[in-house]
Amino acid sequence: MDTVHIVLSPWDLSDDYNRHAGTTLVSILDNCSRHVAVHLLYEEKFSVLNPDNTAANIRKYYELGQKYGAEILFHSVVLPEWVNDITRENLQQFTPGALLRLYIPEILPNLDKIIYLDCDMIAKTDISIVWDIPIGVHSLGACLDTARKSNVKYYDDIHRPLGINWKIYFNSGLLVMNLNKLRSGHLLPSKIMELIYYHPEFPYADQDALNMLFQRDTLFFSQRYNFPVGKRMTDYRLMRELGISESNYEDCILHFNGKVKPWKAYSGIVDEEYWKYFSMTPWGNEKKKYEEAYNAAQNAKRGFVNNAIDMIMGTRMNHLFRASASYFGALKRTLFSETKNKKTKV
Ligand SMILES: [Mn+2]
Repeated sequence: MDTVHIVLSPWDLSDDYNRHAGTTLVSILDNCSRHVAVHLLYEEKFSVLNPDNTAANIRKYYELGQKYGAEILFHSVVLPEWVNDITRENLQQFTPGALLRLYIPEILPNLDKIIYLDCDMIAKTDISIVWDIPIGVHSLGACLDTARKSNVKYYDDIHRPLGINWKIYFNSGLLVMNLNKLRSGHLLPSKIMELIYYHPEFPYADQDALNMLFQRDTLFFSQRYNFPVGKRMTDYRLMRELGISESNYEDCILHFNGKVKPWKAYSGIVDEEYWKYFSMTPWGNEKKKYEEAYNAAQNAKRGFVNNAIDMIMGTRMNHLFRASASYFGALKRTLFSETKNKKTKV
């Protein structure tokens, strides 16, 4: 039977963030009906600095693989030094670790196709359903980004001049990659890295660059496979459209794509999905260590008023808020000509 190839990018194998990769992973493995090969991307420099923690995390990944009969494979990637430039706000916000995925066609030369997932996602569905969707001649498979509706001003200011169409702007949290096509196109990683380098103003870094190059070469899946959840992210209108309910996310792949992650603060009952799968990981076994994080998140439960506003207004409120935020951002850029001296090589 066909093996499903999954790629995650924990980036630094020595740190505590691996527990989130583990959580995403266990949600995938626990719900998948097919044999899975898991490819974990990392940068060696961190492992060398902290070999003990690295070894402990690697043991936990193998433990997970053994439990589910999945293959666990590690692939090291070296990112260029400039990605660590702290003046590049867009890279700091999303962690350079996400950039490792741009190297996938290169580091997995023997594969035709992979599914990449962010480490803030929870698969509530059998991922082999997504694997089985034929992407045909497309380079990528992805889902529309809900936030695009609220970022129109952003896009007018930065994206439109670069040819990015916000109506088909995709979220890169879940990507199916047609590796043969991507290899023959020679755009990954070099062209994308070049775009990010010359466009520090890209609000979503490589996601913007990927949209710039691949929007019209992407197969769009149902948004249930990259469904935004978490504080101010849940799109209630889309939820109704797709027949999803807060008590039933069974056929979805959830994406905690806001700034508030379930392990940072409690934002609604959907957070329980994260904690449920977290407790099934080898990291979750170390209850004592993470109990504090869980309790902190629980204690940060928002007040009644906030919850009510979110429930009643849903994303309409959120979109209004975000649209005005991006409008003021654009205004600020115009007034202070922040982008005046930037290099414009594309
Ligand atoms: Mn994400």
